[in-house]
Amino acid sequence: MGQEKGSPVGRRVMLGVIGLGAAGVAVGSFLQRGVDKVLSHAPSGVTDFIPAAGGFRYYSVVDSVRNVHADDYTLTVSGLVERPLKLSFDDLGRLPQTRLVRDFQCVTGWRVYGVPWSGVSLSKVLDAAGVKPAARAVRFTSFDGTYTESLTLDQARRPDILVATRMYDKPVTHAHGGPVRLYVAPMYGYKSCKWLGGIQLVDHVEPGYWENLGYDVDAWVGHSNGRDDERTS
Ligand SMILES: Nc1nc2c(c(=O)[nH]1)N[C@H]1C(S)=C(S)[C@@H](COP(=O)(O)O)O[C@H]1N2
Ligand SMILES: [Mo]
Repeated sequence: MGQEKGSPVGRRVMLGVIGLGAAGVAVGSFLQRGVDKVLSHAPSGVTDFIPAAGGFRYYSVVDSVRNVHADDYTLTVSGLVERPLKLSFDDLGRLPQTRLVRDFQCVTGWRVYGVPWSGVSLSKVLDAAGVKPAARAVRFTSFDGTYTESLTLDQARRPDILVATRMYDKPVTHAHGGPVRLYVAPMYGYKSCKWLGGIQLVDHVEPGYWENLGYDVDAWVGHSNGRDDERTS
């Protein structure tokens, strides 16, 4: 797993790799398919990797993200919908609320057990906008300006996917993607887009940020990214 000679590894990447300890991988090998690719989220040197209390690690693929207060927050729902929406934080609070207690698992191997999440089920947000028949998939954008994710429309209608406004029964902190993030309970953490800014109904699944770097689009925990044996045993 040695670093490839001459590969451009900046200080931030090296800090990330040091932080990853045994799971650290060389940048040069990251894009190879296989086990290495699931050991790190640090292909380009822009992922912050900060071990945090409670077992979560904070991830961001950009250097800094605008801190948005709940009062200034807008979620845009657009694309193949009958009623394009701009929802404030309070608008989300007026939709029916759902609370789920589920494990949070990153594809790199860390897992946090029994995390309470609450917010509006994504399917309720889709119903509020009215999905047009031509829509087949949902695309999510982050107000970090870079991160994207997608789900098929069928996946998006599952009851265990939330537009989450609370985590551990408190407002979602900025570091964890507040004021509003996506929470996709049945899939690896990378589906759970932080700093959620937009939801677009589209006619096909467009691979998201990590998926363009080799991770599975259908990121079912225990059934994807080639590590089922290690994860389920
Ligand atoms: N906008 C954005 N969302 C993101 C990420 C990111 O880097 N940027 N990282 C993803 C990954 S890989 C994981 S495991 C979780 C981590 O959530 P946390 O930072 O709250 O622990 O967020 C996901 N959502
Ligand atoms: Mo992750």
